[in-house]
Amino acid sequence: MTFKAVLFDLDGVITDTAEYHYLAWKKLADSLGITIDRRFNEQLKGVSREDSLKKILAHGGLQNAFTPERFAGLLTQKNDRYVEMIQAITPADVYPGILVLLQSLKAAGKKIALASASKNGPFLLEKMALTPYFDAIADPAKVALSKPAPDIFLAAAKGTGTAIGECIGIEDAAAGIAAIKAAGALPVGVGSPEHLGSDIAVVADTRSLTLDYLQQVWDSACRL
Ligand code: B16
Ligand code: MG
Repeated sequence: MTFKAVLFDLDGVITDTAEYHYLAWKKLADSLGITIDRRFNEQLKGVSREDSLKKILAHGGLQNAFTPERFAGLLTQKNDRYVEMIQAITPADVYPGILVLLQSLKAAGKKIALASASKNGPFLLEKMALTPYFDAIADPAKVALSKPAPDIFLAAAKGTGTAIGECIGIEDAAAGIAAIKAAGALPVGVGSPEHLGSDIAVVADTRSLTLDYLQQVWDSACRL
């Protein structure tokens, strides 16, 4: 048996929007007198907008400081700033190797799905001219629980009509790897084993994400 579908995270796997999320959160945190840095930001990767704000407020000791209306207003502020930044994204912003990977997956008859926590995912795929490669885009607004819960990966697999056990999931965030494992797909990490765990296949650079590489990871996992 071989894998039939690949479920892609977006921010930090397909393009570098993780940096824009960080800059937008940092500006909001600064305005509230809360200091966050890139190290703290690792905890926000793959985490939903609402949960990210909760983590930032807790970090600054302000977890109970805002009414639900004001909390919603802060989310809007962050998202408006983020959306402003991503207007400039073009196909040139797709990480190296990703377009070739999508093309070779298609040529090999594999299904492709997006399993991003971002509500801006469909807009970003359009900006990068990648929408036609995707057989399914899971809607994060429709899943009950966000990463590290498995829901978004299960929805992505379902969207392609593939059993989750026949899927590979690709992620740059610890919360996302946990979600892939909980779903029952085979995880591949982008980043460092220090952040993602030494028990899974991890590449430092998206250039290494080739069809051959994914096949090798699949084959060695099946031999275990
Ligand atoms: P939005 P991914 C995640 O996307 C980001 O990593 C995370 O930083 C962000 O808070 C989350 O999407 C929600 O994004 O505010 O645009 O709805 O990594 O799951 O593709
Ligand atoms: Mg990500």
